[in-house]
Amino acid sequence: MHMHKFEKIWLIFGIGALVVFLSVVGVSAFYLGNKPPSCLTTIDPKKVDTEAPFDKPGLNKVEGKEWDYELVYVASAFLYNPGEVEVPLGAKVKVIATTKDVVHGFQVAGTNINMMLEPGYVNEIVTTFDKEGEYLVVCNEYCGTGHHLMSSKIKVVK
Ligand SMILES: [Cu+2]
Repeated sequence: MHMHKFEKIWLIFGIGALVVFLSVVGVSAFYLGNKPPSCLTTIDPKKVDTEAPFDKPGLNKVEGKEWDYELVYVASAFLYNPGEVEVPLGAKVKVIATTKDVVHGFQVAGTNINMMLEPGYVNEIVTTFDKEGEYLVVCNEYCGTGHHLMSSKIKVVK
């Protein structure tokens, strides 16, 4: 089979680039251990109620960390635990959330907090609530017949 010189060069370049890219991804994933962020912490969805920190949902003061409070949420069809929480104004809070059953959303309206909660995974975000008021937490992943009833409230108080 006759192949033009330029065609050969182009093929070698294409295959070479593929080998380089796959090697970079392979070294990153298997040697350096890089994973997508949502896979960093896993949990058995059946043991959520008994495992820390999800055995104590709500706002917990912490010492010696970069944040002042941990706000722990457990989502399940069709509610969030806690259903309402008070957060001191200006507090640096790490929101930690997971789900016991299906995929749920965790969006705090009016802020940039928007997480997808997948069974088996823990999702986290560190934020500072620096505006007083009531924030609505809503589910933005369709999770079943009670999806529209799923909400929680964060009250930021002085
Ligand atoms: Cu939902």
